[in-house]
Amino acid sequence: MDAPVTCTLLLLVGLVMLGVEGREGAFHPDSSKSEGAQKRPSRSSDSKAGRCSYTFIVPQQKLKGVLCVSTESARANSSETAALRTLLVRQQEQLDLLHRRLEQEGSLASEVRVLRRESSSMNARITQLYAQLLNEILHKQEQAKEQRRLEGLLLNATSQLLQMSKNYRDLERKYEALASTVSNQSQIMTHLEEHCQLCDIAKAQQDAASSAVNASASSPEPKPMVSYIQRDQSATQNQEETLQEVQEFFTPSSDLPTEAPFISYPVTKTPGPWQDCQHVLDSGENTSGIYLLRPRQSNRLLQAWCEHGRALGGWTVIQRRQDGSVNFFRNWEQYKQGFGNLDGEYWLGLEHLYWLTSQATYKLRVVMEDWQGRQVFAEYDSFRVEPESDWYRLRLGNYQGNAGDSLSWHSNKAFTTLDRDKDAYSGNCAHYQKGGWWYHMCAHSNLNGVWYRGGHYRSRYQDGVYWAEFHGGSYSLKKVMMMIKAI
Ligand SMILES: [Ca+2]
Repeated sequence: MDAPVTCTLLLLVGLVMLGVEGREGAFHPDSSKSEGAQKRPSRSSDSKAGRCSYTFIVPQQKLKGVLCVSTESARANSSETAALRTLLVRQQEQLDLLHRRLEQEGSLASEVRVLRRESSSMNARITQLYAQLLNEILHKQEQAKEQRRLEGLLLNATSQLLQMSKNYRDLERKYEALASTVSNQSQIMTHLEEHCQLCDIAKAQQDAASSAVNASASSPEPKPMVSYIQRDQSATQNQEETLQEVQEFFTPSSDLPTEAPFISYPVTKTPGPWQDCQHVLDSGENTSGIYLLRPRQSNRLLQAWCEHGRALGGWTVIQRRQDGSVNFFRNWEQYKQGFGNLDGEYWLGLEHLYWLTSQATYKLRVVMEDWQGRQVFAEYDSFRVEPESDWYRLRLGNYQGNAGDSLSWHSNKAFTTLDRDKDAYSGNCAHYQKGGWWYHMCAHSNLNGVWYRGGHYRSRYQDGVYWAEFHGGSYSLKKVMMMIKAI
């Protein structure tokens, strides 16, 4: 055969190799190339050897007529090809399946890795949460412990508060008891003070009566030097008796105690009556003593001590202190009418002063003596007392003397007693200074105070017989006399 036929045969062999994929094993080209294309190798010999048989279709060169092919052998090759194709498809399917499984397994592996990562992160998170939970539990335990401690403190504070409240209530009860006691004591003290005052008044009344008896017997005896305090103590011995006397003393229907002794006094000199002691002196009576007077334009008869032994005489004594025998802590009515003993301590009376000083121009002379016997005086060139409607207001002239001026401060001031407060002080000066006076707020002088023995005295108040310019306010003078004379 020629060269083109050989090339075609090689091509066919290549095609078969590709389609069968060597499944049939290696083929062995028949060495009998010399045989014609229409000839086939004997199959009988191949089948006997168990080998695959091959059919070579070699187109004839310059074949132009009908091609005749053996149908039996072609049918057999197509069936094998179909089988091979089926096998190939199945294997392809298996391969695809394997690919899919492989892909699935890969995705599963990635999912597993993701899950593992998530799991590890979840574990870390759980560990963190667990740690937080433990921390919270510990914190809660500490809080509970602190809360229990605070509850304990609160209970202690509550118990202490209850105890303090109980103590406070006890203190309140004690305070109320003390306040009640103090109130009762104050009431008792007030009652005792009033009682003492009444006793003094009764004692003074008794003194006045005894003085009247002594005067009628014309045998005046010097009274014992008894201090105000001492008389208070002695007066408490006959309290019921003196109280009864005091009640009678204060009843309006009873006779005025200051009027009766004055009127019952026998006139020691000529009968009179005179307008004042200057009138007595002018009438030739130059002996000091008790005289009956009747101011002009007045129907009032009064008795007074006329002092003719001092400063040229003619002086009408309106006040005298010398031994503390008379209580000067008196009410308005008594200061108005006068009280005391004409030959001892007495107060002439504001109403008498008004009538006397209304009939002429009078001057005032105050004579004082201390406990060393030193005598001084203060004189005012005019002295007048307004009527009761003006509270016996004091009108005073110019001062002269050697005692010092302790009365001008009281000029133009109303008179104040323990029961009629006309002073400028918020309280009653007569209460504090134990006597009626022309108080301002309160006084530079008070000759109607308590007669203390010995000069300097100790008292809660400035209540002695004092003249501030002469020994000061805490010195109670031994002898004092106020007297007036017409100019
Ligand atoms: Ca007052």
